[in-house]
Amino acid sequence: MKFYDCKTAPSPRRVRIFLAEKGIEAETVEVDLGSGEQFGEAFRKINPDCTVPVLELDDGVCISDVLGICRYLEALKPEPPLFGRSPVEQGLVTMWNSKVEQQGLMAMADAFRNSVAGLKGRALPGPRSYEQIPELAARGRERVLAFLGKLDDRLRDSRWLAGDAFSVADITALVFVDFARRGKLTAADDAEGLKRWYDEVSARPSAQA
Ligand SMILES: N[C@@H](CCC(=O)N[C@@H](CS)C(=O)NCC(=O)O)C(=O)O
Repeated sequence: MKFYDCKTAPSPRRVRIFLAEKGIEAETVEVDLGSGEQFGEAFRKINPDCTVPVLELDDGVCISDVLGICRYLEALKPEPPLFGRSPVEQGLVTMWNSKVEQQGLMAMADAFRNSVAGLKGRALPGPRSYEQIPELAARGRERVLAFLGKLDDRLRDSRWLAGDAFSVADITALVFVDFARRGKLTAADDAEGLKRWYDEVSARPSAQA
């Protein structure tokens, strides 16, 4: 099993944390996104979408999507469960994970990729070039702040995002909150629910991954 990673990018960090929580070790290959290694012929054979993370299995099958990789790892090693145990837990974990991806991470990606000078013509990942749209960056920042407030509301009532147990939804949310902090977007000072959760989740050893 070979894990194609990039230490500075948020998406592969989700998998690194997941691997750490499961106690699974994988051979890691660092892909230099800054120099455009993802567009080279060798990497395109691994993932024609030119993105990381990718998990290459021993038989050559490549899973090139965070959630696909995490589901594979969960099936391979069910303990500790990170996608919920009971039917209702599984539903809530998937729901919260989707909310964080769609309302948090995607909004932050819009804010970041449509504003950073080094990403001109690279507003979306992948082999095709897309121009930046400054209005999308502004809307992304607004959506990130709104979603941080929504997370705070939820975490005032619930220890973990999907309920009583730590799950993949908490991993996705941690990566989102840290990505937003890098972009200087943080929750309001009185966001006590989010702060309590953030302190707890970032104290787990896996958060260093
Ligand atoms: N659908 C993919 C998207 C992953 C993704 O967007 N990865 C970014 C890094 S966070 C990437 O590889 N970007 C390459 C680029 O910007 O050229 C997933 O969720 O795994």
